Amino acid sequence: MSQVSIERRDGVAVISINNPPVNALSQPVREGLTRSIDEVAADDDVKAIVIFCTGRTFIAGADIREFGRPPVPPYLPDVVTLIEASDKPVVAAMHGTALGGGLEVALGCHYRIAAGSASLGFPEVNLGLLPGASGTQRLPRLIGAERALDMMLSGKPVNAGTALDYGLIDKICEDNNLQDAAIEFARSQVANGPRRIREMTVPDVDPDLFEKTRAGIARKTRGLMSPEKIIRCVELSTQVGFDEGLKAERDLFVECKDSPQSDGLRHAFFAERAVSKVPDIGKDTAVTAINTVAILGAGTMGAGIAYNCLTSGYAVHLLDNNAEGLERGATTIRKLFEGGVARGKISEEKMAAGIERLSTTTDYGDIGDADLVIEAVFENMTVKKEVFEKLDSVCKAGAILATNTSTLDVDEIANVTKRPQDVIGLHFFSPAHIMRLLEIVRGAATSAEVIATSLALAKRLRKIGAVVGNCFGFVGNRMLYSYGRENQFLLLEGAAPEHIDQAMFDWGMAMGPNAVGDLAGLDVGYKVRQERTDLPDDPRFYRIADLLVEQGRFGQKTGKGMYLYSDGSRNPAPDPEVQSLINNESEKLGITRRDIEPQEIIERCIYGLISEGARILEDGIAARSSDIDVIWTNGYGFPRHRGGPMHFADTVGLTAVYDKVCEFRDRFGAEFWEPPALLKDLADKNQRFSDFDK
Ligand code: T1G
Repeated sequence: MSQVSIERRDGVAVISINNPPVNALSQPVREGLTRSIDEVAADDDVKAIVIFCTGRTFIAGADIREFGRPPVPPYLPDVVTLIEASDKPVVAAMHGTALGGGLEVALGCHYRIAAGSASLGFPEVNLGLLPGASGTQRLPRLIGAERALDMMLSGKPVNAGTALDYGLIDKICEDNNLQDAAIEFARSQVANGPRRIREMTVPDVDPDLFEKTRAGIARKTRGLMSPEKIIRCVELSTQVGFDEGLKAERDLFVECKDSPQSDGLRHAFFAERAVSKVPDIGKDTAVTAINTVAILGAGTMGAGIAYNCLTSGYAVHLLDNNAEGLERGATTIRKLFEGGVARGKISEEKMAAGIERLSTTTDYGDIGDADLVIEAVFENMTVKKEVFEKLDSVCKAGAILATNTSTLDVDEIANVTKRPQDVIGLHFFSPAHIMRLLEIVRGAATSAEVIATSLALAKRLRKIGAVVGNCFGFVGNRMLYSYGRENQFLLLEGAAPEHIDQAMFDWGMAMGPNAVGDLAGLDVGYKVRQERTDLPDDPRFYRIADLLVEQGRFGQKTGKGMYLYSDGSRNPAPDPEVQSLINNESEKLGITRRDIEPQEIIERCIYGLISEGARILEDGIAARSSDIDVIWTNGYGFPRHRGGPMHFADTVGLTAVYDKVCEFRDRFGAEFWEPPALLKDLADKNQRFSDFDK
């Protein structure tokens, strides 16, 4: 059945698109649109045209899956041009999310009507692209250059009310009356005829707008190529004719589409949709209803998790066995609400309702009715076991018992209860109300229902839930150990902390490993290492980090760590004291210090990640290499435009990665650099990690 059909309604032709789930502009849809426009243009009984979509949304863009393949006609810019050229008024009837190429189709139409709940936007920048079907030339002509830039550079949709204010749409109608309202509106425009945006000029352009915009986005779009190209296109829309601007837009679009950056961002888009599909957890697995969540531990993590739950509509019991700690936790939560109101993220009403749903207690007896318990106490196995024994005795049957441990053995914790099937790891990242990642750690006994319920929880908390297996550090922190190890070794071999951090920052990491250590607190990692009995017997292993902690240098929270933070500032300053400590340790360990190039720093840190990622796949701790990418781009500041460590390895080529790892093995020893069998196997077959995922 064709994905595009025509229905004639008293002189108005309704062209309907039906391509679930989001009516993407796939080749068959473009072909169907072209054929339909040609057909109704030639039909004298048709006086006006409506473009409408069935299902949950108007066109949500071009079909992103097609971008990795050679383009097939009809090309979208030509479809939009054909629509605009119609002599009969064409009305776009939009509901759901009219995005990207979908909004460009609407801009090719002569009039636009939207359901009250619709949202309209150009999210291409999130995919390393720009609106490549005339959006950069038509939008500024219709709503002005400044608003057009804002929509295209933020990638954020606007709601129907704002779209009407902007003049982006002509009318808003009831959600359940869109098609009829659009037909009536189209009929009312027959007398006026077509109104073509290409014939308009961009209104009132501030001559300094483009330079101001470039300066304003420089920090936020560091290392990204498409934002500048978006600005350039809109600038051209104010300087040259429509068709010349269109030509330039197409050239710049193709440059973006064929770039590794867009490839990485498109990979991230699909990886984040695939991660919620857990191979052995069927779509029909029962999900337990969660209304009340008990959170144990009112520290920074506990308070952040509580705030996240409260703003997602859950009732929360916050428990801490220290009354002052509890008070501090409740105050932190209130401050988070006030901050949310101040930034316009939440309303006063939502704050009041949220705080209303919060109860605090020091008594385990008060949390027996919770549907879910999230333990966020001190990262110590003995303490956690005591807590879970208590929970086992007070919580109702069927309650989910979750631990927020970031490294410890979930099975060992579960086995102190009589209900290990109800125990799971829910590893939030700090700050818990901001970081989008939730690492969901399944234990050996965790039931499918508990896993499915945790995935549903993640969605409701507006997080990306990634289900992983149980081992030390799960996926994220297990890989972080290899990354951090190389950082520590490089310090001893001759690279200054600030040089390592600059190399990783310039490569795209949100922060260098030493600045991250100071932010998270060096004492956190130290305590975890103290608990471990399986650390390598190598005197260099986290030597510097251990020494700094033993000197009370925990990082930002103590005003000094690897760096100095004078007067409570968060700006790291190199500390000569630390450098001489490092130099002394190199000498004690008989290490001759040398100049180390940024390329070596990057390769050792990133290939360390990739190798550990390959071992994680071998161990079945992650189901897909793309899951690992989701975890690192959403939890560890890995540059999204590189797609994630495993995707990055695929772009380099696994043979080249394997050869480099072998070189490091020969230079630095097999203990840390023996290539994983999976890496060798895929390299030998000239395959990619993405082939492993298939
Ligand atoms: N192309 C192909 N598949 C798409 C798609 C698209 N544009 N959008 C969604 N999907 C798939 C998605 O992979 C998932 O598949 C299913 O649809 C449901 O999506 C020329 C260059 C619309 C807000 O960037 O932001 O137009 O996992 O789980 O949470 O200028 O999807 O079920 O197999 O995300 O309700 C611009 C991308 C493209 C919008 C719905 N458009 N999509 O969110 O569902 S570039 C976008 C979204 C472009 C032109 C340019 C969201 C959504 P599966 P979902 P959702």
